[in-house]
Amino acid sequence: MNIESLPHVRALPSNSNGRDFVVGDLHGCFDLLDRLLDAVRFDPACDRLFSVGDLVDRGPDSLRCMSFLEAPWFHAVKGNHESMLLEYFESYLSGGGLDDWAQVTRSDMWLNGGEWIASCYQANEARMSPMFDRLLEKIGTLPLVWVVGEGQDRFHVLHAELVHPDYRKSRQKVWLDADIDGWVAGGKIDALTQERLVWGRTLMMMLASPALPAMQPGLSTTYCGHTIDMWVRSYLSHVCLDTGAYRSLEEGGFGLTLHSIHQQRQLRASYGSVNVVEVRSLLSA
Ligand SMILES: [Mn+2]
Repeated sequence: MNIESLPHVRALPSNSNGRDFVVGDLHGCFDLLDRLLDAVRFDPACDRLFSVGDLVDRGPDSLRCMSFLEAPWFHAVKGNHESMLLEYFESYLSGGGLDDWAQVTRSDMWLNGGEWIASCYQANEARMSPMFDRLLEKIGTLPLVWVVGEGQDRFHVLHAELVHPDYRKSRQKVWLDADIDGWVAGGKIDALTQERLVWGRTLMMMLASPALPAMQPGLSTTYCGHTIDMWVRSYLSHVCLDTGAYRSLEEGGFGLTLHSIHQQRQLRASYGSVNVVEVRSLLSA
């Protein structure tokens, strides 16, 4: 499979038959998403669920979260945890074996919550399980950005941020819809931007401040994750939905957030409570 040939930025039309939802970083928290989808009576026949990536690692059920990739209503982008997984299995994906399993325990992927993959390793054949192989190939096909709908209805989904390489010098801190349209049409994305789309924390850590406007003129609402906070934060049209799903296994205040595009409301599920709660309405800006 030639992963490099697939486009990094892909477009989908608005959902004219059902509703759209976006979920924050899953990190293996399958049960929490299950509860949220029940709470909104998600209808797989017409509704769609977008994921900001980081389906795997750290939480209890990474493989089941990966298996959402086989559902036709599920649309994810690549997070940095998917990138680490693909990087580690690059030669395996192109037909190589896995003889040196001991090496996996020293990889970035393993050290960042990837121990779960041991349960998918078939030592007698020095291969991963067929299900893992199938889902890993799916991960290889994920884009970095989804562009959904047009005009007023348009929104984006990506893992980290659309911060512009010239953000220090220029008044324009982030890429705009017109730039992203160029990428959809096949325009090249510079290497630094590609890195930021998946790994960047400039906006949510360095630039984040109460003075930074929630919306950026010219940039449609862009749902992202990657940087945990107890609350959904909005800066320069980015809405960060990573509210620390896996951290709710041990701490209060965190959970998995599901955002409803049509209702502009958010629900949250956490391991500390059996209830799904409405967080607050947002995007008042
Ligand atoms: Mn991440």
